[in-house]
Amino acid sequence: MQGCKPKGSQSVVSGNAASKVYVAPGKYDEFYNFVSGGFSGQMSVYGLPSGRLFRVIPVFSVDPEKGWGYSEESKPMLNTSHGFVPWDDLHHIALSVTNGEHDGRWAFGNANNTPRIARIDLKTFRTAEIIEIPNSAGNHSSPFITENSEYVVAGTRFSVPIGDKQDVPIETYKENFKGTVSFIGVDKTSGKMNIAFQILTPGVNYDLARAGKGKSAGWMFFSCYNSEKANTLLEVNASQKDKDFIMAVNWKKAEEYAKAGKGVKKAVKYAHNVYDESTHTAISTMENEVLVLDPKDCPDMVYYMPCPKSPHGCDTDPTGEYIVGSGKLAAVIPVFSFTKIQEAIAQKNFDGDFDGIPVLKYEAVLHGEVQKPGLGPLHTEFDANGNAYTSFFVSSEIVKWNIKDLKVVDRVPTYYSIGHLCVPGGPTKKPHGKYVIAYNKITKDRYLPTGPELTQSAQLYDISGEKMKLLLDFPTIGEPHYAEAIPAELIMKNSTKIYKIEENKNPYAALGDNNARVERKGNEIHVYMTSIRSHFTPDNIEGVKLGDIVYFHVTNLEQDWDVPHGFAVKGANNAELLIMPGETQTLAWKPEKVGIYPMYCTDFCSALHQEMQGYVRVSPAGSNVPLTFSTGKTAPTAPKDTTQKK
Ligand code: RUQ
Ligand code: CUA
Repeated sequence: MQGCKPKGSQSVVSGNAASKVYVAPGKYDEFYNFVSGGFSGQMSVYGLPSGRLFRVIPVFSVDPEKGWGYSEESKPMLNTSHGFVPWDDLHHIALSVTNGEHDGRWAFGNANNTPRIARIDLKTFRTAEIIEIPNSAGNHSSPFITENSEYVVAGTRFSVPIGDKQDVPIETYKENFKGTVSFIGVDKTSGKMNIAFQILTPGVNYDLARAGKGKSAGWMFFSCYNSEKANTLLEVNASQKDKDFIMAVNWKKAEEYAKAGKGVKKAVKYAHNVYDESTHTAISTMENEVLVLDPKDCPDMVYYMPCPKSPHGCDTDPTGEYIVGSGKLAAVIPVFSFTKIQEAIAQKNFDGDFDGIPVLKYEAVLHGEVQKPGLGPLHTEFDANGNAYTSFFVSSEIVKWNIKDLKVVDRVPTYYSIGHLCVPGGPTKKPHGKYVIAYNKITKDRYLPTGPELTQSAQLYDISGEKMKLLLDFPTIGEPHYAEAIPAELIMKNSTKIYKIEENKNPYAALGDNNARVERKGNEIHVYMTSIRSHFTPDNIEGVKLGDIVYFHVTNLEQDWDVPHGFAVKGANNAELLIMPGETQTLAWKPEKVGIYPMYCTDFCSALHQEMQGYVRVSPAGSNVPLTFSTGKTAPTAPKDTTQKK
């Protein structure tokens, strides 16, 4: 599928657009926009309406700017059952909700490639936890959050062999490959995740999902494609049927089955990584069991609804009554009614079954179809006034339509080939509205050329009136997929400013200059170093020998907001450290040559930042240079000053 290019892209901006996105210097934006970074593996944070970039949050990928995945403390966050995996593909964001409304506590993101879900703490804008998902491959349909953040839910894109029998011919797909959807519990207070249960499903591809809300709160809806169960040339073979499915899961019922012991515990292996705020250290634990529910043993838990054709997005409206399926190859947008779904289930109004799972009659569950909406519908968001906004990849547009009467109200071009879109609060029970943001796949001629790859881009539209109005283009990092926007006031008041030094429980912390020291343990040298404007203690170290590994444990003693110190040493083949006030972070360094190695602070912290430096002397293996360290106070030879004498 290729996008067509709308004409007249310059002329569509109306006169007062600039004033609507202008946030004067020193003023704040109204919304935070959390944007997935796609193949960058990160999440980025923009202000709306300005489109200004505030932060890139490292999640699944190492980030040398912040030492993420390079410091000894953060490395365990990227541990998996496959070992250290320093990259992933982050597609979707889910902000935590209470009673279906944003509560500003956490953001969740998926790793598409090596299935994982991360939880980002919105007090610190840091990844606090990463849980790997077993029995999954291509964690695309993830993470989608239930009405009170009871679960973040994850469906597998690729079906794969589940269980012990892994070494099977690919052409035995139909008999040996299965899907799963996982319900990951979220602790109400701490946010800590655990895999509550998985549901074993037919071997198709699960693409996206949404939780029900309001009347449909106990349900979860997943779009599925490849109901043909093709395993090769999916472009053709997975587009044979006229309709694929939306899978409706009664998760309240699944919860009951899990409690009643209907599940089977399966042996698996997955990593669960938690960042401890008091030790400033991540711990990775390998788990080895997961509870699996089989719909065969759990009646009335899973249903399929036919959905035209190769559905991608699957979205529930603010009331929870309507479920919108967006078939990439469909000529209409089907809208399903939750009430009708319940009636059809009660009356067993089925159209046979799919692998033993009842298929509800299309006409019986359909609220109606949006006719001639556009080409290549992907995703739908909602405002608070009963309107839906659907992105169209092929026809490069956003189409606004009315949920009740299914009439198209307005359409605007996007530049170009929109994927996801976002209305602030769009997936919640109370959308904040105001804007819709398009996340485009192609920018072509929109920006100054930068070689073969152009910047990725978002576009901001005003939706406060009847007609949508383009206001702004702004570049984004990675490839943005889903994004959410939330009022700034829900987050900024809780923002962490420093880590309290007296609460620092890192075993390698040096809580004060006079605790700074250097110790040898075999071939390990542990440098307990402090940093405060504008010096390191110690700043000179001698007695390191080839073959040693030096651990620089740097504690930032500052207790002021926005005063990180950095740390880097010449020749280190990892990255810098960036240490927040009150925090301790560790850089491991194995010098490979004899010599003098400068080290310095990388973050311009003070007028004397350039003075914030030191040296490490590395001697040959077997040398008898004693291990010494010094600071200004203990400097062995202070030069005599003769010029000042009177
Ligand atoms: S996807 S562009 Cu990976 Cu969410 Cu639809
Ligand atoms: Cu500390 Cu620059």
